[in-house]
Amino acid sequence: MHSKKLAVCLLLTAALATTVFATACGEDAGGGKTVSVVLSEYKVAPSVTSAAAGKVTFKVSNKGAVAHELIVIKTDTAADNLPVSGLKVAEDKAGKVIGEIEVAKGKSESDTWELTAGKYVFICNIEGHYKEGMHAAFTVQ
Ligand SMILES: [Cu+2]
Repeated sequence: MHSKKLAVCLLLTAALATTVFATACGEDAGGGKTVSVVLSEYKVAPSVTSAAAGKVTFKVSNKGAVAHELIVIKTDTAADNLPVSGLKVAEDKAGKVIGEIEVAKGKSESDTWELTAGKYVFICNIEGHYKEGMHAAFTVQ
């Protein structure tokens, strides 16, 4: 009888330990950071201006009345001084494009990209939007 009680106890302890361990692992596996970005006419508003290098998840909400997009470009050029061609930023000349998320009005989209240390610029490159002010600087340490 005594040994049976002990066995049940050990089993419960093991189950509890597994739960705690799994929870801790889950948090570690999440690892990266989340950056929320709000798009509107005509702003790109990130929740933070920097993040640690590694996987960064972008949660982008379009609170405007028209479609917008978030384009992440790695560049040393100032956010308001990117090369322009016509009504758009010349993305290929602006720097290295890391990723792009298109967001319909009133919607939210997300994506995760691996970012290395350096300077970045977030823009919306729908015709005319960059010139209207849809850009923000971002740093990865
Ligand atoms: Cu836009």
